Amino acid sequence: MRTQVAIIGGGPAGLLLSHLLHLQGVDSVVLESRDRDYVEHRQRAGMLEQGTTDVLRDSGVGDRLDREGLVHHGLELRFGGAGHRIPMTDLTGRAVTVYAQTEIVKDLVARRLADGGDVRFEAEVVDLDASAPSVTFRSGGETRTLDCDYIAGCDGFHGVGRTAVPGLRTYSREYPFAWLGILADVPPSTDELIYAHHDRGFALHSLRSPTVSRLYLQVSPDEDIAAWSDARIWDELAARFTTDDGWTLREGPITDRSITPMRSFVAEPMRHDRLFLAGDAAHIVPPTGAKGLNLAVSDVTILARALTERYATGSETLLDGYSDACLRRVWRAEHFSYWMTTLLHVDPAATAFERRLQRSNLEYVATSKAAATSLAENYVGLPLT
Ligand code: RFL
Ligand code: PHB
Repeated sequence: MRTQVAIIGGGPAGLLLSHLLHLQGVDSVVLESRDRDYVEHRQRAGMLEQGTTDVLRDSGVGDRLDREGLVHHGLELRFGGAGHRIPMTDLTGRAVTVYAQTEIVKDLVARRLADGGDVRFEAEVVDLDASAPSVTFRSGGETRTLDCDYIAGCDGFHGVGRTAVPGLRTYSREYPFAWLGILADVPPSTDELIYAHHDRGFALHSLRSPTVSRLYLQVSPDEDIAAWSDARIWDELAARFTTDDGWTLREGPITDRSITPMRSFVAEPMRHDRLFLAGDAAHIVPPTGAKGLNLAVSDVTILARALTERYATGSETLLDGYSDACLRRVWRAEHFSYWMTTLLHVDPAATAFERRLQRSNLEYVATSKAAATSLAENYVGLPLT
């Protein structure tokens, strides 16, 4: 078997890369260890930067996004019993869109298959060679080798791609909390996202559609999900979102629940020989800044351009600059995600002094146009140049 670019992982990074390469006449094979149904229903991200929606739309996979995506021009910071709106579009001229990662993955899988793309599910990569490029994978009880010119490691945080980079430098931080996320069949109680800071912990009200809400609660990293009945989840959410003016949270049947640990992680460089890492394979952010999926999209957009240039002209200049170009965006998103996380969560080990500093910072962001603009500029994302 042979292709130009072997792509490990059929998450948003791998699927979008394969699609962008196809548009430029470059062949690829996507090898995904899980089955299609699993990949299309894994509940994750929901907030897309304008740069991300532009890439999807410009590459012809934005029709359903344009019909069903919910464009947001602001967000609410809620603390001390009151809401404070950050008018993102007024401050930056840009907007964000709520459209679930599950739907992006469905749109990309459908498009790759309609275009005759080679996307293999239940095909787990077990080995790779970054110098004489090839990947070895198991599928249907057989072990096969795929030869290629380049390998894209789009296989997420727990994948094999990163393990093939010798001398990798890694940077990481664990947080003393996790997120319990739910999906509920109930119309959202808000039009814009609410990021709430409360003495009981952080809570986030997001949404998926006019009839489906997505909510998150800060919990401890070793929390047992079995200890969270529906009633306990709704009571805790209501307590953390409470306001002095009697705002109420609508409740409904919970259809999905999971606990996600929070970490920051960066691996450098994002390239070794003919292997290029992209998305969660190379970096993780805590979800508070909504950056993970957006970084995966910007990485593969940069990689697709570099591979296109290589095949069109023979030049490796953009490929040589790939890691540095990505890491500049990555570190900005790392800082912002860390900052949003520490601004809004309750650290059980924080001193009284640190708690007062945190409250002062929240008040500053809520009342200073300069501070709010800084938050908004990072939240809507840097333009993809
Ligand atoms: P993925 O999605 O993890 O896909 C990697 C794929 O590789 C497969 N794989 C393998 N395939 C073949 N052989 C192997 N050996 C393999 N090993 C692994 C896996 O099965 C998988 O299908 O990585 P990718 O494509 O880089 O995409 C990254 C995003 O999924 C991630 O950054 C976001 O979901 C993060 N995230 C958010 N990002 C945002 O931009 N906005 C958000 O609002 C947002 N909210 C979130 C989030 C992540 C969350 N969780 C659960 C981590 C909210 C949550 C709760
Ligand atoms: C989501 O809708 O899942 C979501 C939105 C914003 C975040 C994280 C997750 O910061």
